[in-house]
Amino acid sequence: MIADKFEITQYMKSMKSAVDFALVDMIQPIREHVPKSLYEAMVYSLSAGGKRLRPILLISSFSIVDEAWKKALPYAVAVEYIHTYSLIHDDLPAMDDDDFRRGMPTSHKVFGEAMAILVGDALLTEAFRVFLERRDDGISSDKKIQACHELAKAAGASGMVGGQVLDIEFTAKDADEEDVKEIHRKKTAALIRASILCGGILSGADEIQLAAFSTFGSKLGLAFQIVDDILDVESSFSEMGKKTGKDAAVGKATYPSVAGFEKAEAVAKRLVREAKDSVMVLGQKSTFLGEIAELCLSRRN
Ligand code: GRG
Repeated sequence: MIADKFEITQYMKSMKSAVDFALVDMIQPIREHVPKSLYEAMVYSLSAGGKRLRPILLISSFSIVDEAWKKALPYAVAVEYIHTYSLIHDDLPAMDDDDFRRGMPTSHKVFGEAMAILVGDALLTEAFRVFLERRDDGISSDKKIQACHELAKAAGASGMVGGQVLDIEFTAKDADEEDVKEIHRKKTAALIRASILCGGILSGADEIQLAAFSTFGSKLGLAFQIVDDILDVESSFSEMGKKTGKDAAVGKATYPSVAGFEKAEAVAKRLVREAKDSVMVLGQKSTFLGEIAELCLSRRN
């Protein structure tokens, strides 16, 4: 799949299609046991689009060590289930209270608040069902447990959920640059880092490769959220598919709000450069990881 003459846009497109299909395909086996209303609401959010960055990163790091990238798909799906749950819960009235996501009405707007909470709960739990399902893919149980442990840490109280708590708490009090970095590392970077790391672990990467994936993921994850902060000010509803300008309106602690725009842009650029440097140790095959990092920097949504 990852050919010598590599075309990054084409690669992202084809990986996104593979992930889009697998996301729904992997809840099919439980369909007959799930209430119809819940199933429909799960499919609604899973089919709503999105860049599929985290699953593509997982597949990409996996492919560096093992070219049989399709083996990585179920694990990539699990990561996107967790990401989708986080977006559904993030949009709830008790959280960011958003009406639109990816250009479509949010889950609670379509199915009601109780169902949106339950869809999120279901996706978070299904992620671990899919991740740990027995399958004959030649990946050892040890590697699966190790990767799953990284994913759980990144999604849980010391990762994404903890970051969301800090994010809420710092909306009501002053934050400095270090506070914002800590929020961003937990809320966003942890899951991005875990996605890349899981791909590496599952593929059988060695210690040097895993260290490179970990650094790349942490730096890219932080840069990704800084860019997100910038886009909330600079981008529009039609580009983002959701309401923009909300961070400033509610007094959220963001990188531009504590450090200014110029510095925010410079820091994001520096982080992407450092992320790219950190995977050079992986050789030629890592070039496309660098290209994905560049896409994250220049993205408009
Ligand atoms: C437990 C009630 C409860 C809520 C938790 C964990 C959580 C809600 C929210 C996490 C915060 C969060 C949504 C972080 C993600 C930040 C972010 C940049 C999201 C957008 O990711 P993209 O740009 O989105 O990859 P697409 O739409 O492309 O998938």
